Amino acid sequence: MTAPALPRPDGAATRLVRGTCPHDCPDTCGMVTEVRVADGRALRVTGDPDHPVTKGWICAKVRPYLDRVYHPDRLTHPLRRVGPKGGGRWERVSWDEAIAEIAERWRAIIAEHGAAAILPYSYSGTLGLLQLAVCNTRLWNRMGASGLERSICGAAAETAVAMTYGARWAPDPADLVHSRLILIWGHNPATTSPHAVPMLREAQRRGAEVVVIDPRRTLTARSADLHLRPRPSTDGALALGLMHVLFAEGLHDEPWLRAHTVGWEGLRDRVAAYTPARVAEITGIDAGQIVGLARRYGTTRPALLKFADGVQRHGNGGQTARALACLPAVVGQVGVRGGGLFYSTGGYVDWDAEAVGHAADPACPPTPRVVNMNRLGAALAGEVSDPPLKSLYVFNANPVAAAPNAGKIVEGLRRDDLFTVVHELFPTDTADYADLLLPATSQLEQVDLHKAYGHRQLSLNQPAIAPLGEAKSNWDTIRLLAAAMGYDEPWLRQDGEDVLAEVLAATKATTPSLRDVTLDRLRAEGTVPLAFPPGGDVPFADGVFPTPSGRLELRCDALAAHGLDPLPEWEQPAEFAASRQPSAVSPQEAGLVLISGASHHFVTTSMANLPGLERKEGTPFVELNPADAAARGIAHGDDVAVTSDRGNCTLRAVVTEDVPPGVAVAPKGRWAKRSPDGRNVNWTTSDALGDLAGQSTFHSNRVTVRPVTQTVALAAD
Ligand SMILES: Nc1nc2c(c(=O)[nH]1)N[C@H]1C(S)=C(S)[C@@H](COP(=O)(O)OP(=O)(O)OC[C@H]3O[C@@H](n4cnc5c(=O)[nH]c(N)nc54)[C@H](O)[C@@H]3O)O[C@H]1N2
Ligand SMILES: Nc1nc2c(c(=O)[nH]1)N[C@H]1C(S)=C(S)[C@@H](COP(=O)(O)OP(=O)(O)OC[C@H]3O[C@@H](n4cnc5c(=O)[nH]c(N)nc54)[C@H](O)[C@@H]3O)O[C@H]1N2
Ligand SMILES: [Mo]
Repeated sequence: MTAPALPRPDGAATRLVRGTCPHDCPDTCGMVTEVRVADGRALRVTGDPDHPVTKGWICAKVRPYLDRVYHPDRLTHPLRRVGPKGGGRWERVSWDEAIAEIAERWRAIIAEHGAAAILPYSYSGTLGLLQLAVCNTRLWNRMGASGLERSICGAAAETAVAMTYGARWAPDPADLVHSRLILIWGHNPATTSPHAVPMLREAQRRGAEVVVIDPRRTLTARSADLHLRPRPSTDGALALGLMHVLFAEGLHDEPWLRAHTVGWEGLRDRVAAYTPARVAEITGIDAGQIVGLARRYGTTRPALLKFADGVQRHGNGGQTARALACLPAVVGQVGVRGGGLFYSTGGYVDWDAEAVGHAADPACPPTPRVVNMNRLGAALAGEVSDPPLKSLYVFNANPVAAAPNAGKIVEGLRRDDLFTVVHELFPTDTADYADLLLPATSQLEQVDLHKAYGHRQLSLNQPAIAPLGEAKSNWDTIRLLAAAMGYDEPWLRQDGEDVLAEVLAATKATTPSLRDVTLDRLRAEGTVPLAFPPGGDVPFADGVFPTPSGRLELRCDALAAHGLDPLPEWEQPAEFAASRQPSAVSPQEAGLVLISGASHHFVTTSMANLPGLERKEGTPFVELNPADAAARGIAHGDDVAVTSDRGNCTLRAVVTEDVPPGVAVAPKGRWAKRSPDGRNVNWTTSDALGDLAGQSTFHSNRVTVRPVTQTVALAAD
């Protein structure tokens, strides 16, 4: 390893341990932890200089990682709630007591209602194979518990891209530098994928033009050559409008379309209606700019379209992602180095599902039903019945602060007849509603294996330090619960490394790109690149698409089964439908569209309790355009009430041209209990599902904004 141990003034001997950042970010960095040999304390976390994407540097969020690991609020032993739910008062219990109590409660629930009454809820606290994927499945499959539809993040785009191309593959990020035109669409890599930024800068130095399409002037947009600002949720129309111009002006690649796609003529006919004039009206972007961008995209080679998940968190997100996914095909840029579509590399490795979850074991009953995680509040309130939900086991997630329509979730978690267990590192907003709160290890204290969604490396995380206090990893806790429930299958008893070995071996059997990966090599090198055949490292360069037709499906008939038009189409999300827009109302009542994308210094709500990072983000804020602020009598720095049909929260107004008129921005990630009024932006967001794959619709959020003082005055009238 090339990372040198720091010379210590006290001459203390240290050792270096390679690990992997587990957080929800496309970059999945290699980390190196320096540990003092004498007492096993971690002294420093840095980026792995040998990791080809990390290149020795880690982001502002993870640089102070030891402040997280050794945070004074870390949970170090199990706790049982005393007093009312949400009160945050606890008594210490032993692990034995906690596990026995959980098993006893679950056995009683299963006897009375069946295991469907138990719901595991987890998402992205860590993205590891062991501590997430295996813990999401094995115990719950054996039990026959309710399944969770994990669609809070990118389900619509994942499905749309996979169905259009047959696989979620994307270029090596290093190939960005070969592009001549890069469209960054509804994606803010300067914040959400920082290691892509040096590649973008290098591409620009080599003459590429970078175009950012985002209503907000993001950090990424600031260094773009062109920034287009569509009205939120109109991107599908913009993409169809670009295709209109491409076909109308003969800039489409007809030979490529004929050879490699299904449905291009139908698409051409569909986009005929999306004239620049009409699209200008829908998106608010000047028709001349639409024509200009289409011409550049149709004539610049190679051209890359990079989008991420923000743009699809709308009621029409599935069709938006479909329209975006079709664009590179229209100009024949698929399979070209420096061109094509960059959405996610997540599809290169699909862990063998049976090795992960053992659902086919005869001991496992079928999963009785699946509950959409975006509907957690509604599910707890009775949308899910027969049997109703009687127990929730939350790990790797903080739904009270991160899931939509949080007020409803809190209402559900207050139910006296709901038995809630939370496994966490910290006393989060969700932890406050636990009956039993179990202490979790941090990534420095656990083993795991990580693929990435922004590059093509497979990386091991080796534990660097011993668990703090009595903290246990997710897998160690799941094993204890399985034993207490009397489940004695060997796959519920394996130690973590054996699980990784089993899943890796099973997956390698069907995944040629894992050819060079072994656990021994991962232990020695930390990270190993996926292998591609000569010339096969550019996705779809061979013109083969693993779809039902073997072609890129511009018309995707299988989408009909998902209730979607097989051709991309644009429709306004129901949240913004004309009938809901009051026509003659005061500016205070006129709605703004509230976007709540990633904050720069947190990963959703993870890190948001680190005082250093919290200080950098400042008071929870909402950005308003000067015109919208003036119309509402709001000055920069005022406290404002942000209200939707779901609920409200108080935020500090930041008046800025960074947001266009009609749009407000309040980043996700704040802990409700660390916010001025004990609520965050998710008290306003909608739990309506999008058009595809049960997608969350955080940004289809119509709100009113008014000064807090005025709200008080009105209430007093
Ligand atoms: N308003 C709004 N809200 C959003 C979004 C948005 O755009 N707008 N985006 C959504 C998106 S994209 C996502 S992915 C979700 C993410 O939502 P969540 O998956 O709930 O992610 P976090 O809020 O970061 O909470 C993860 C929790 O897991 C804990 N954790 C970390 N490691 C471990 C571990 O090893 N074991 C255990 N037991 N716990 C661990 C952390 O301490 C943290 O409290 O949020 C969504 N929320
Ligand atoms: N620092 C940091 N990094 C993160 C995260 C974080 O919380 N903080 N979260 C991680 C997670 S869970 C995820 S899923 C990824 C998300 O990664 P991204 O998708 O890059 O991040 P977001 O901020 O959710 O959304 C990107 C952009 O979409 C824009 N947007 C919203 N609605 C629309 C629209 O209708 N049209 C267009 N064109 N743009 C729109 C927003 O203004 C935002 O700038 O990032 C990951 N990385
Ligand atoms: Mo996400």
